[in-house]
Amino acid sequence: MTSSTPAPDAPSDGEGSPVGRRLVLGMLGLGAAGLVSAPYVQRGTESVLGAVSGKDPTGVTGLLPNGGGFRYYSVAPSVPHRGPRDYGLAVGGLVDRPAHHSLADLRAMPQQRMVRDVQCVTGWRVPHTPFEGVRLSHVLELAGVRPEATAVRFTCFDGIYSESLTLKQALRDDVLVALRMQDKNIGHEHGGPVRLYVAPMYFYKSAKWLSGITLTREVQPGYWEERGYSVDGWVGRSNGRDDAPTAA
Ligand SMILES: Nc1nc2c(c(=O)[nH]1)N[C@H]1C(S)=C(S)[C@@H](COP(=O)(O)O)O[C@H]1N2
Ligand SMILES: [Mo]
Repeated sequence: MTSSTPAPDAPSDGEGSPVGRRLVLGMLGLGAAGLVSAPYVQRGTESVLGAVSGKDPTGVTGLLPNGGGFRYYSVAPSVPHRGPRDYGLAVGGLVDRPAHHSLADLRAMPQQRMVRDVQCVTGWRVPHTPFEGVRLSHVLELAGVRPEATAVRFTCFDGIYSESLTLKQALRDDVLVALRMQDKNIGHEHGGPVRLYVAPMYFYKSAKWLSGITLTREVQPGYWEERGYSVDGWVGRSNGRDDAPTAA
């Protein structure tokens, strides 16, 4: 945790699980090429997924037609479709004002657009991808985060996936409750109607089919984090961050 710490803004909230921490530090030592093929990562995730075909360990189930380089990922075999009539985002846990936002509610909130590179931890990358939605910090402000909360847990209506951020990470300007991707409403395959978008981190942080935001006392590792990935999923220089580390 000295010279190979992932990012200048990471150490102060570096409460990733011990396993995740070790894994990322190990991958940093391998450099960018090592990250793509790190056997440690592949073994860990493949043994979990078992039946996944191909080289990709994080649950790739196919290339999206017209996806512009995106791969379709879902750890759930099937995911219900939700739209304007039945979509809801519950905000709860350590907040003063628990809320349930409909799609219309979210669309009526201030929208933020940003264009960054999407980077999966397994190596594929889609440059200059516009995302648009409500800043997570805005949603959290509406809810009134209690002082004892230090982390945010995200859950999904696929019933399986989850993600986590420290509160400090969650309050960054470049973390969105995203409604649009590639200048279109987010389609079902990409986690629509609403997904999380954590621009400065690997794409596993960007939970698809977002349905719950819960403020917690401590970080609760998400789906991939329980399987060896870091809570602190900062992307390196490849995402165009000028404050990024050189190795990852
Ligand atoms: N609910 C859910 N969100 C998820 C995943 C998943 O399996 N389920 N996979 C993650 C991973 S590893 C990646 S790379 C991206 C892929 O997003 P895409 O399917 O839109 O390309 O979603 C992330 N969010
Ligand atoms: Mo991924």
